[in-house]
Amino acid sequence: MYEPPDWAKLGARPTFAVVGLGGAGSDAVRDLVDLGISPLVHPLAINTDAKHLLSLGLDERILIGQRELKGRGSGGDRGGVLRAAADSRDEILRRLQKYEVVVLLAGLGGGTGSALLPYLCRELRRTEALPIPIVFLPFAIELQTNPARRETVEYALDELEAMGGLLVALDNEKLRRHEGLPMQRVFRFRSSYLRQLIESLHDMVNGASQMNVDLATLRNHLGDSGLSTVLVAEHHHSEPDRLVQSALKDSLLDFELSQQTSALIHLDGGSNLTLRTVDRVLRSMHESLHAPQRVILGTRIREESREVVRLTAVIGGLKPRTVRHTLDGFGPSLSLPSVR
Ligand SMILES: Nc1nc2c(ncn2[C@@H]2O[C@H](COP(=O)(O)OP(=O)(O)OP(=O)(O)O)[C@@H](O)[C@H]2O)c(=O)[nH]1
Ligand SMILES: [Mg+2]
Repeated sequence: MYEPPDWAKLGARPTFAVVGLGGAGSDAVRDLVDLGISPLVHPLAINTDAKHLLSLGLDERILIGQRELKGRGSGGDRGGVLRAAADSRDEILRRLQKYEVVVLLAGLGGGTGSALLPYLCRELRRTEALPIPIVFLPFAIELQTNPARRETVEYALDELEAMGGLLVALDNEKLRRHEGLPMQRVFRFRSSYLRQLIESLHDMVNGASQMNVDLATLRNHLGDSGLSTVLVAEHHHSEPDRLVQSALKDSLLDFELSQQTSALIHLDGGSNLTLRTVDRVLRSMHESLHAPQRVILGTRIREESREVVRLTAVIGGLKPRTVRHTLDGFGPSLSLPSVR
């Protein structure tokens, strides 16, 4: 029997949540709100530390593990956090699964964020919501001098990599390139980069366009690509090669490619975006990624973009144990991203 479509529902925009887990993750969400992240991205925080949750000034927050951890943080006790998460599982999922995409942020190395992030990713993958984990990696010195912290970071990365799908790792060690600058300014760079990354993903799957990439495209791409990550950059439309270089080199992300890469490349620019620019970006990405086996292209015109082209690339086929530069003692190799 023919059922008339519910157009309002079908045309509804995907909804995004950005969820801070533990201290560093929640601080990052508060910074995103302070920076004026799009109101289409709903902020919330989950922690075992009541004081920290109260200090954030966010409207929505969830305290877990009250009985066992007394609202005072986990002190690195992963088992305690996992028991707390299991106790609050239904309530957390009730609040999160109404969003189509759930971005989860955590600094790795402490008890709460490192345990909650893989746990919630796994639980959300059983629902309709698409989880996108974003982690901050501690400075190398914190890992070299603290084996327990290092073990915790390894645990969380192993769990996340084993799940496949998207994983974004922002490496604090890369910030050391700018260690002479005031700390506040350097961390603000990181927050601005994060904002750009989340808003780019949001806009990529939300806007109707000439060559559209939507949430279903992203899901299919991720399903076929093993472990994937996201790169973003903005640059003047007259220099497409610089745009690609900036996405690859100026990021705070660390990864290595396997032989089997794929790329979902989305460009948005002003009404003067030419086919030549799009073509140059594609060719340059193709070369830089050593001829990926599959490329999907999306483009969109935003009047407010004017002279600037924004590139969002979801790169699939990352090597396993790829996010290990800091852990393996590599120094900072990349520079800070350009920020709006
Ligand atoms: N506070 C903070 N930590 C960061 C940041 N970037 C990376 N980290 C690392 O994040 C890790 C986790 O720290 P927290 O977020 O304070 O820990 P937590 O998840 O609250 O866990 P517990 O307090 O042990 O329950 C540490 O190893 C930090 O080095 C940052 O900007 N702020
Ligand atoms: Mg904490």
